[in-house]
Amino acid sequence: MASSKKKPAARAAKPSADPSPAADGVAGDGARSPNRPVATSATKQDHPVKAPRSPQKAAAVATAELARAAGLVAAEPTAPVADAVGAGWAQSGDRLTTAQGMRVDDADNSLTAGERGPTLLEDFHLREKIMHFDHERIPERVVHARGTGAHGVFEATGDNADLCAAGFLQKGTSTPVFVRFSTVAGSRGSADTARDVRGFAAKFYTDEGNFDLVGNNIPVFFIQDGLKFPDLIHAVKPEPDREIPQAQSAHDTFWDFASLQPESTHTLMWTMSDRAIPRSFATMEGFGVHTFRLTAADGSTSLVKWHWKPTAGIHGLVWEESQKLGGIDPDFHRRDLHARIASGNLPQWELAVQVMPDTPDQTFEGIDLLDSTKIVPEELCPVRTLGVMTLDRNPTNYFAETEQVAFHPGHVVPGIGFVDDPLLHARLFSYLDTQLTRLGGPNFSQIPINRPLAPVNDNNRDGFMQQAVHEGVAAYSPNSLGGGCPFATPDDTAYVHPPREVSGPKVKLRPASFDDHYSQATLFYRSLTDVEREHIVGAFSFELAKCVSPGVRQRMVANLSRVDTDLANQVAAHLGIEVPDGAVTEPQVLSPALSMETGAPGVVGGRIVAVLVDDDTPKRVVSAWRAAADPLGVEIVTVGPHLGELDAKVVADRTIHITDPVEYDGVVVAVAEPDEAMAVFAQEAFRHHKTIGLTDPLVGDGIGITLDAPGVADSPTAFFDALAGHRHWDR
Ligand code: HDE
Repeated sequence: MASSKKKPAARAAKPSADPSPAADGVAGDGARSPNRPVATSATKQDHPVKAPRSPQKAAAVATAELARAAGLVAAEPTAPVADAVGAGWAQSGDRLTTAQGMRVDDADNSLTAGERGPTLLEDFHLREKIMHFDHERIPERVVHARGTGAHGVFEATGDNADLCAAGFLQKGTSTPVFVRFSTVAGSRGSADTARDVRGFAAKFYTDEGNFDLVGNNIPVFFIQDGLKFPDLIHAVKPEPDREIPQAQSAHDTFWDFASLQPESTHTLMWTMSDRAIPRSFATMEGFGVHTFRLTAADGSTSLVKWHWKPTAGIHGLVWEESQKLGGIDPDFHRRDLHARIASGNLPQWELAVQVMPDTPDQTFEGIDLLDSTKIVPEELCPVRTLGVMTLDRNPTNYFAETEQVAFHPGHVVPGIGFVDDPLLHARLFSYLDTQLTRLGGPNFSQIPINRPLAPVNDNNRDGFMQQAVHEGVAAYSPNSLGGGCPFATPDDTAYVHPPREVSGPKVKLRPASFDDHYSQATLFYRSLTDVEREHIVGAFSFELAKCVSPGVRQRMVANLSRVDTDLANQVAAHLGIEVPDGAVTEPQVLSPALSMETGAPGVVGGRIVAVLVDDDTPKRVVSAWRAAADPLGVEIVTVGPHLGELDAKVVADRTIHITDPVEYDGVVVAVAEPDEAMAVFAQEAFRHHKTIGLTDPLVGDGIGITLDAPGVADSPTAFFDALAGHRHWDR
């Protein structure tokens, strides 16, 4: 881009002797004041290069026309066009310009008629800047508006060739990914920790095209048929008259719908569990929810359910923490994801599948694989690991990447296909359609974050915000003028829809195999630990008590009586209502894999511990805890009476006044005489079942936290061992 073109004379005559924006130490500030330089650009820009006129113009045109018509020669883009489509066209150079690339001489004052006079419409820079600003916001996602993303890499570690032909799943292949986590109900500015399903959408930039695995952190969904999705979302979103409440299901319209839609019962059990208030995105499982069909190179097919298994374990917040965090740090999960990646505690998941035979009835052990309100218990069909995904790079620009990324379950690659799940089929329509409104047209796949790494040659043309300068005339197929290019690939490198019989009349009817709405809800509830069940009782009681309609509460409790009598009784007792007798289908076998507590607790790297310090805390004590924490990847934050250095040289990172125990996974009391604020801090962490460290066990006596309680330790080694367990529910 740089050229040696001379500055125009007028610009050279400006009063600023040194055009560098940093000349007076006020870098980038282009204010016109006697002490500040005028903003001028030091980066020289190319001018459009005019093609020289050919002396034999007519002959040359004729030759070129013939060649063009024959599709032999692609027109060379002219210099400005080439620059515009090249890398680095957006906001390069160190000088302020207009959107047209013209240097701006004054960044602070509008053009006025006299110093105190009216602003003039002639000020094209003002109008262009305000016009752009007025349109900076794009419509937020109609669902999953609140989200956070990260780049990473997926590596296939398993011998997967027998299962799927997709290149990115072949052992040893590494594929770049971009993942976006989200809540569903809240708007873009809502709090991260609201009780909600979390979206877990991954885009694999494979050599064969982009594959999007657009899943959730809960393996089932509220509805069986996509036709009901707008109803579900209208019910859960803020009520339309007052637009409250934000980002929560604890209100009448949601429970009105849910209580009338018994197929949602199973998913409600999950959303009322601690799965819906994750500690971190890194501590969530992910699920593809629907069944998918995989095809191997030999043409054999299997039905699969996708799973993401986190190496950091599956951990939740406690409800009080989630509510407090909504105010104390609404960006808790976003901050956590960013910090884990920045500190090298990289979030990681195994990608796994449950593999089931592709039978004509698409059922497995009596479970209808087309019904997205059902799981297949891992005890019936174990998961098989295909590879590992590591998130290793934070986005550079939230809007460009995380906001503009566009996922679509229909973005698949050869080897991955669909089953006839009516929920999935509605999704296959919806995700393309929604981008037209959200990203302003059909060219969203040209936005950098959405561009495939695989070459694209789609014959698509034009449309809003077209970024490409397409060449040639034959944007159709078949053609001869383009030499027949691009042509279809009738071999196994292209996508083939596996042929399947379709029969039966067109009907608006649910199959009878979709009718059982309660047995898996019971299976889920019964498979959990006592603490997990208590939390579910608490969550239903909270949500339904927030509803003002007695009919809604009564109907929902009646549904719960079909899940578990004890659950319904406890919730009803909180609500002060009677429970009808519901027939419960007793599960034949339980599924411990459904519990968050039965699996490995996972790596502790990325967790964060507060050390309470004061003027008397010896520096060597804090150093010892830090030395033990560092190799584990645990972050230590010192919390003191004020910021900065304390009397004994310990530096306080945060003051007790601006932080709260809900922000930490564990707390170390390193003060001899905790004041009230510090005592309450430690006691709250203790009440939330977190690991507590006492540098002097006697201090614990004064605040009611004694070493004999589970998860209380007086040495760094014992503390970090206990931290691995995350929560100590047994105290
Ligand atoms: Fe979505 N969903 N969804 N969904 N969904 C969207 O697409 C939709 C469903 C999921 O980070 C939207 O680009 C319908 C199930 C995630 O950008 C929209 C139905 C599952 C994300 C849409 C469902 C999901 C979305 C909104 C029922 C788990 C966020 C903006 C038929 C398997 C992706 C957008 C991101 C987003 C429609 C049900 C997951 C409107 C119609 C089931 C993770 O297209």
